[in-house]
Amino acid sequence: MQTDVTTTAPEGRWQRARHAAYGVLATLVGLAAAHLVAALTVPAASPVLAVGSTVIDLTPTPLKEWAIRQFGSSDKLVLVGSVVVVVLLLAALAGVLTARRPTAGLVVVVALAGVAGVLAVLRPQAGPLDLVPALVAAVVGAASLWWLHRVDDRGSAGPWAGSGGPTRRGVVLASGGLAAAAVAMGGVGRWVSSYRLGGTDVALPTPNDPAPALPKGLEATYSGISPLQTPVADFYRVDTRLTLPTVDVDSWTLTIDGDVEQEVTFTFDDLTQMRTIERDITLTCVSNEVGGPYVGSARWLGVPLKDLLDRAGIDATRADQILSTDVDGMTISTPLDVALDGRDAMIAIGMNGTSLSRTHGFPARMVVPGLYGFVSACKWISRMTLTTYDEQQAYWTERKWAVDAPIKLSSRIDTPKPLSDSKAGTVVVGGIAWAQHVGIERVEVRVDGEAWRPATLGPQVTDDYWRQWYFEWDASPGQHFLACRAVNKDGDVQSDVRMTPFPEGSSGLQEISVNVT
Ligand SMILES: Nc1nc2c(c(=O)[nH]1)N[C@H]1C(S)=C(S)[C@@H](COP(=O)(O)O)O[C@H]1N2
Ligand SMILES: [Mo]
Repeated sequence: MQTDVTTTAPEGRWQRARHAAYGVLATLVGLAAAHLVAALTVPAASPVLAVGSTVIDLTPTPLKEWAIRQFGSSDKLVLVGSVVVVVLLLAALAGVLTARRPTAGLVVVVALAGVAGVLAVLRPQAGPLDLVPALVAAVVGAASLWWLHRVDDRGSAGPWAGSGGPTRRGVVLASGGLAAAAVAMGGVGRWVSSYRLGGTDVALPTPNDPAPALPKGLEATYSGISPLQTPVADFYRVDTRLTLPTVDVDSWTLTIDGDVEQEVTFTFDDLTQMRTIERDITLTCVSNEVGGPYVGSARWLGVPLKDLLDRAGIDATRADQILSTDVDGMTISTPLDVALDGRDAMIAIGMNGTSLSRTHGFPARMVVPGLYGFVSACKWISRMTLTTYDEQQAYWTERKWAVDAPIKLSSRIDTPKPLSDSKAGTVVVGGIAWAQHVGIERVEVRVDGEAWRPATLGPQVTDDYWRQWYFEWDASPGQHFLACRAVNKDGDVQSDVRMTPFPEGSSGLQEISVNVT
């Protein structure tokens, strides 16, 4: 029988593919082992999370903006997914290299783990223990790669030559065993993490200053309009995190330090024993595009920020900034004068009648009506440092976002949906409008570029809360354009000048196209 190139070439390719697969498999085993060790020690030190978080922090603002626009709340998944793809490509390369020059391939695997280790210890509030998961990844990954090649190469003349002949069965068993080990370690790691999370159902105090009962919202009559109060499960979530922090409410504390008369520290119990207020407040993210989803309204229970700051004494302070730090070292700045101008700024411990959910900042967060979340709403807060913008900069300030960022007057069409079909006749156009800390005076609707006509407003809750609205439109068949705009109680009209979210929030009018049949 004759062998020619057409039969040997695929054989070579098959061998390379096999070696590449060993690299990928060995890397996944190393990562799973490291993830398990991290779950047992410092979850954030897991190589996947350490590298992922660093990528998120280092992603240039325009790219992050683009990712949020393209992928919405999955932006982080996409950014981190891209990193995973790159890592696995390098892992495949390591696998191929190892077949020819064992040390070269192993060096790539150890280098990958080394990068993860360095990034893990560079995280804010990291300790030497944070290096351990990466070490585990290096040792387990390299050992797995070495073993796979040994099994594959047994008896051949390659650098991995050992005793006995090459056995396909051996390779399948070794690979299968390692894959099963990776899945098992990953699964146990997840289970350990969720077990360590514990519960969030802590007892909340009855508010000393409760909010009146909410009126009935327009959503009861006109379907498609956002409910007057956003259920916690539907409330938008924006933060830089890949995993949720594990906070034990009994050992959690909130410290006020910096330019104060005396540093004070509060336990969760201390907060529940102070005077509490309950307020209906609409939160908005600066990354919200015109017509976007990052706005939500809830009933917040908390301790007035001023009462807390008064305990520390800030009368003669030089500070112009509250620099909030969360339990993992993330920082958020808030202009001190705005926080203390009499608005209902608070450290919130409750949302819609329950304790904060883990996603929304359990056990405590800041809420300041009228400021975008990135300069006010620090979740998982653990420290407030009175300082100046000259002295210390917060996460987004370092990334050139605005320092004092009041929420812009805006409105949104919830129904009908863009590009949807409606039946000719009366079509209810409806949505929400917000002008936190000023209040909505009027909402207007424009059909096909004609004159602005007033919409009917839903019930007033507070000036810090959004206002629902609707407009009964006599729709004729064809394609139509619908736009809305809000007017606040100062008489300001929502700007029609298009601005991107960076650096101080989007502006412009939402205009949608709908089809009437
Ligand atoms: N610790 C921490 N707090 C944070 C953030 C964050 O990334 N980390 N993101 C802020 C931003 S940009 C916004 S808009 C609000 C969103 O709060 P929510 O996720 O509860 O809606 O939280 C703010 N608080
Ligand atoms: Mo935000």
